[in-house]
Amino acid sequence: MKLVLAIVNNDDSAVAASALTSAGFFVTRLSTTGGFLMVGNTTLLIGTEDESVNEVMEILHRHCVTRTQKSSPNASFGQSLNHGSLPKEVKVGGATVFVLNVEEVKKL
Ligand code: 2BA
Repeated sequence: MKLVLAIVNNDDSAVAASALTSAGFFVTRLSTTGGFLMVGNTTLLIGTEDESVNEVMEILHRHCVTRTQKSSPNASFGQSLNHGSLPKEVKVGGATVFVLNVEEVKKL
């Protein structure tokens, strides 16, 4: 069993989660924040069998778009830490995906 942890753009998260759910996957959405831009993104947790990981990747690839994102002047925490050093635009996404081995899953 694997845990797929996918960090995606907020704008893609609903459609990606919906496509995963429609394909029979169990999905949890977490509201997260990127440490570099200090803007919100979404982390999807998908627990699945080893042989289904490729299907998860394909669905994410289909629905998560690469964007050029401006560093926000409102990202006050990040900017105050890095003031003057943030690039004006960075390429973000489609999805940053980690695949972790899962020892055991229990629903109690
Ligand atoms: P952020 O940390 O806000 O990063 C947004 C984008 O800024 C990144 O896009 C990348 O293009 C750039 N970036 C991030 N850190 C950088 C650095 N130290 N130096 C130069 N450029 C940097 P993505 O790579 O597509 O990442 C999108 C989001 O995925 C990230 O948002 C972060 O929340 C997450 N992420 C990406 N790689 C990660 C990793 N290795 N570990 C944990 N989270 C990661």
